[in-house]
Amino acid sequence: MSIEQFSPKGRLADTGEGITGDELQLAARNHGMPLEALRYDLTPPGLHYVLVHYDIPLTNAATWQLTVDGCVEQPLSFGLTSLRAMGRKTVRVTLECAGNGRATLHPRPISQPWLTEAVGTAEWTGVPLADLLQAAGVREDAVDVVFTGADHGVERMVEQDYQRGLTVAEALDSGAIVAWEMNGMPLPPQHGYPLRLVVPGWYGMASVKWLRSIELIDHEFDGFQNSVAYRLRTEAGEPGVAVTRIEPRALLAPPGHPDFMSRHRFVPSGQVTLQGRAWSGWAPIDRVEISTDAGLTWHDAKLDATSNEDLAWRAFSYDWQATPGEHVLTCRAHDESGRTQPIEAPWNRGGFANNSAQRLTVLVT
Ligand SMILES: Nc1nc2c(c(=O)[nH]1)N[C@H]1C(S)=C(S)[C@@H](COP(=O)(O)O)O[C@H]1N2
Ligand SMILES: [Mo]
Repeated sequence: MSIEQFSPKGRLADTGEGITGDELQLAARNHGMPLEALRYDLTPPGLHYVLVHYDIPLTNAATWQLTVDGCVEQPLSFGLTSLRAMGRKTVRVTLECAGNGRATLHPRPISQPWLTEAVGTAEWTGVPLADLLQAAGVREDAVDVVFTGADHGVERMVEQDYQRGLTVAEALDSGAIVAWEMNGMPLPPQHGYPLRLVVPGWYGMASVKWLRSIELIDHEFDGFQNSVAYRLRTEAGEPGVAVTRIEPRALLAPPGHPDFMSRHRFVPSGQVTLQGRAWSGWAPIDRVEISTDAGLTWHDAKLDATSNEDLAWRAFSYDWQATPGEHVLTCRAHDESGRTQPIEAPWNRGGFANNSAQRLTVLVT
């Protein structure tokens, strides 16, 4: 072990440097959603992406305690049974890791090397966070709300519990849920059993798993995951801009069939219905464009009818007359706030929010 590995700064891959052992180790623990699972409205259990910074803690639902304290009128403490008595709501949420797309950046930030598959959509059931905060009574001096998980580790030489903060307004208005069910079943261990926060529209880092504490504080939260890790920076050491909501993205379920090793794809010629999903954490999706000639010409895809309140992904399709030869398929999403996907998103040191348009090369046979 060298202290270099535990540098307080993130590292960028050298020119031409392949995926490192550290990145492989992360990729083998934190799996993505196979893109063919874009065909499901709700991602089936086990196919939803997973991202865990430290270890998955061994937890016990029977003795689990969630505390709500700090700048509140009445500190509260719940077991699972008393928490369930506070109410029950189900929300359909598309979660995406802020690092999705990182491995395609140049230079490549060394971290979890996602391509485009760090996404999934689930129905989360639990009690609205706003109801819990109102039950405790938010005091006037409360500024931020700090969520702490039961997992513990070291990151860039800082030992910590996994913690994230939201402002009081974000905590009350984001539609966040303290959830104990995923798709109608108790949370799987890797998704936060027995309790997690789910913040609709926000990149995944805000949705703290294995949630054990909600603390209201009278100043801006400056914990590692808010003030050091999830920032858009081009230079190490600059304060950067906080990573918050999910930028729009459209992904095609890869058509045809793949080669085992390379995953190059073969598509029989004729009419092919291209299908995919698009989402944004800022506003509902109102348009998806598809190109089958590497972005030379674009066509509007057909959008499925949807009730998009919770910003879950929206299905789209496009009928393509596939002619023999190699084709580069690409697509881009637009949302009601006017945000869209760039062909190439701006680079940043952490490799966050890279929503560059997907490119999928297929050989039509
Ligand atoms: N306690 C805790 N919560 C966490 C994390 C973590 O490592 N520990 N990872 C975060 C990140 S970076 C993401 S992208 C999402 C992933 O949620 P999922 O694994 O359920 O898809 O959980 C978030 N919540
Ligand atoms: Mo993430």
